[in-house]
Amino acid sequence: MSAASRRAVLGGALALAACERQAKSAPAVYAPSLKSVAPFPIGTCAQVSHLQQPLWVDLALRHCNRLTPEWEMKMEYVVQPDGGFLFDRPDRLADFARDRGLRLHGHALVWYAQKPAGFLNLDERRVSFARAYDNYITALVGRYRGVAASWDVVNEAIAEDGDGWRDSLWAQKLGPFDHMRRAFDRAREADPGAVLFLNDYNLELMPKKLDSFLRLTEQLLKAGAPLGGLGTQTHVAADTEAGAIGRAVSALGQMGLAVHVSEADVSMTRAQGMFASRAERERAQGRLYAEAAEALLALPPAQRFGLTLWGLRDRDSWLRNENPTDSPAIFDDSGNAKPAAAALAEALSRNR
Ligand code: 9MR
Repeated sequence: MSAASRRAVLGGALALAACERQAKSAPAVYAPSLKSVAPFPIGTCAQVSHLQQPLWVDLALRHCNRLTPEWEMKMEYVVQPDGGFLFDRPDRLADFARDRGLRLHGHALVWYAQKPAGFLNLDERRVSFARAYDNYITALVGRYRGVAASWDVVNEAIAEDGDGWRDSLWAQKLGPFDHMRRAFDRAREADPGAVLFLNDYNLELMPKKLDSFLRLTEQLLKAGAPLGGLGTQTHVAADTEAGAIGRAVSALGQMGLAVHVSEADVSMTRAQGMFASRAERERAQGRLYAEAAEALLALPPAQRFGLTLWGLRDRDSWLRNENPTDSPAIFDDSGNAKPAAAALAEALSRNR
C-alpha cells in the first residue's frame, strides 16, 4: 500500500469515527466569514454589553462589517427625564464601530413606540415641541456626523393592519406626514452625507402594509424629503411562505433607493407550520435567510445596502424574551454556525 492510500484509509477511518461522534450531538457546521463572501455589507445589532464579551466580539468581527445599535441610540436611552441627553453608551458603540472598521447604521430617530418623559413633560411655554424635536435629531445625528453613514429616521410608520399610518405622539404634535418630513429634513441638515431610511416590518407578510409603505415612500420623495433608503426588517418565522421575502425586497427595489434587510431573524417558535423534524425546520430557517440574501443580490449593485442580523447568536435575540426556547439566529448560544449560517453563506457566495 502506498503512503498516499494508507493516509486515505486512515483518513477515512478517522472521518467515520468523527461522523459517529457527531451523529450523537448536532453535526458541526462550517460557515466562512460572511462579510468576505458577501458583495454587500453584513451587519449585526449590538448592545454595549456585547462589546465586553470577547466571544461576541470575535464572531462579530469575523462575519460583520456593519453595526446597528440595538437600543442604546434610541430615545429610551438618550433622552433623560429632564429633557437632557445621555451619550455615553451611544458613544461606546460608535467608537467600537469606528475603531474596528465597521460601518455604523444609526437606529432609530423617530419611533411611535418611544415617547420618553423628557418629551411628555416638556414645558411648552418655554420650548416648543417642534423645537425640542428638531433639537433631538440635530444633536444626535450631528454628534455622529461622518461616523454613522446611515440612519433609520422614521421607524415603523405604517399601521399594524397596513391601513395608513400609525398614530403617535409625534403625529399628534407635529402632524401625521409633517413630523416624518421634518425628521428627514433635520437629519439631512445635521449630516448631509448620511443615507436616510424609512424602516418597517411585516412587509413580506402583508401586501397591504407593503403597499402603504411604498405609497408613503412616494409621498415623501414627491415632497422633496431626503429619503435615500428603505429598510425591511424581516422578522419572520420558519414557516414563512417561500418567495415572500423576495417579493417584498424586489418591490422596495422598484423605488430605485437603497434597500436594507435591516433586522433579519427567523423565529422557530413563532412558526405554526408542521415540520417533519428539527432538521427540516432548520433547513426552512436556512432557506429564508438565503432568500433574503438572494433577493438583495437580484437588485442592481448600487441598491444593495446590506443584510443585518438582529442578534448574532440565539442568546442575543430579543425573541428569547418572548420564548426562551426560540433559536432564531444563525449562530447558536456558543457561537457555533447553525445550518442557517451555512445556507446564508452559500447564497451570498453565488451570483457574485
Ligand atoms: O431588539 C431590541 C430590544 O433589545 C429592545 O429592547 C427593543 C426596544 O428598544 O427594540 C428591539 O428592537 C426592535 C427594533 O428596534 C425595531 N424593530 C423591532 C425590533 C424588535 O422589537
